[in-house]
Amino acid sequence: MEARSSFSVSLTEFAISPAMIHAPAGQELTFSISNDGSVPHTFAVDTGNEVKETPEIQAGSTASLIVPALEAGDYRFYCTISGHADLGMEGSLMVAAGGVIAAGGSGGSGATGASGSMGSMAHMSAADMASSHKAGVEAFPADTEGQGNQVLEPTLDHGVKVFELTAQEVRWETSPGVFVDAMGYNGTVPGPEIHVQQGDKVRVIVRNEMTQPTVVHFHGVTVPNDMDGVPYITQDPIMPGGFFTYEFTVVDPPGMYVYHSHFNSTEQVGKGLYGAFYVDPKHEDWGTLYGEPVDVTSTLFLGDGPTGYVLNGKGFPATQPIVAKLGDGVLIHLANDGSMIHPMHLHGFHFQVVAEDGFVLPPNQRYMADTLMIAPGQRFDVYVQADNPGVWAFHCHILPHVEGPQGLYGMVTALIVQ
Ligand SMILES: [Cu+2]
Repeated sequence: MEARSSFSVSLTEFAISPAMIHAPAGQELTFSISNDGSVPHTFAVDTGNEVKETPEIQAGSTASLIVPALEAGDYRFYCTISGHADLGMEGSLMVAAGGVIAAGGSGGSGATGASGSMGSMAHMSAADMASSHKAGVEAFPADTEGQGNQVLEPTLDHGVKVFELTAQEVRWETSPGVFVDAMGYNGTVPGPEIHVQQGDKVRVIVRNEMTQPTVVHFHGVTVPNDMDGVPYITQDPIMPGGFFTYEFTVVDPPGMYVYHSHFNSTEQVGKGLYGAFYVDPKHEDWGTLYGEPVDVTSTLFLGDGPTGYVLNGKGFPATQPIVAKLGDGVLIHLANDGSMIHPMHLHGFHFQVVAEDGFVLPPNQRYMADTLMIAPGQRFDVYVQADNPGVWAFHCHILPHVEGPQGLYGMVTALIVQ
């Protein structure tokens, strides 16, 4: 009678279940893997001599992996997608010689014991779970290399505001020590903020320093058709080493818009080629525009995919909190440039939804909420009266995007009211 040599494994963000697998030595092992998460993953076993791994498994798909007979010992399994193992997608394969009861020697059937406990148990002890969770919270907000959303200063050319963006492949630190293969404008995720005003003549020079073509689409912005940035529909792609000049006059009213890649966008936008395009209020500030006093403004880009679950290109604890003083009016510009819906939930407050897709909602169409579903491509401005002191979590409410046995990760930040 043999101990189990085939195993079912489930992949999610960012965990592999079970996290510990007991297997018999000296037998080929078969793993049936299902990706129950929402982004691609792999499953790999490091045998010491080689790494046996599946191809990339798409969300909702399955794969199997056969690992040749191993000697007794402890081995590691993990997801090979950059950053995922560090986020928790790894576990232990414990191979024990005692896992096999010699078929010939015992002379009998009904052998007991050896195989009964084989199989799978997910594990962290209660103390490990608590201390891992605590360490994450204590590290918040953690320093990482690079911050997106830096204001990009234009140069002026005969009254035209000229902005320069360079699309680059970058190594991007999403949370402490976790570097992913990303793509950024001017080296950051999200790219820099472009600020213009209605009536401005704008030129955006986009250079491509990547190894694949790209284009830029100004999302929600009214532009002439040949400036719309869709490959072969309105322009040829910008090849590696090339550039393209987008030029238009800003006709849209004040609001939050977005620029992003429209070439191989599953990868390029997924890896970070997006940024804010603000049409700033002209003769007033955001507060006058919304009829509410604004003391603190914040931009929050939601991202998912190859960068993991991120807010402004960072996962908790490297996300940055929104900090306000008691009584401040806080305006948060939210944009989803991921590929999934994220319901953003704020603890401690109800916020007022004051704009959608760059359009200021008239007072009778504004509404109160504490959880706002934001689909890919949508933008919302929400207004919070910071009248409740404390550290208030602000996070996506799809739980696998934010919290696992190891604690908080991904799309979690906080509104801190001092
Ligand atoms: Cu989410």
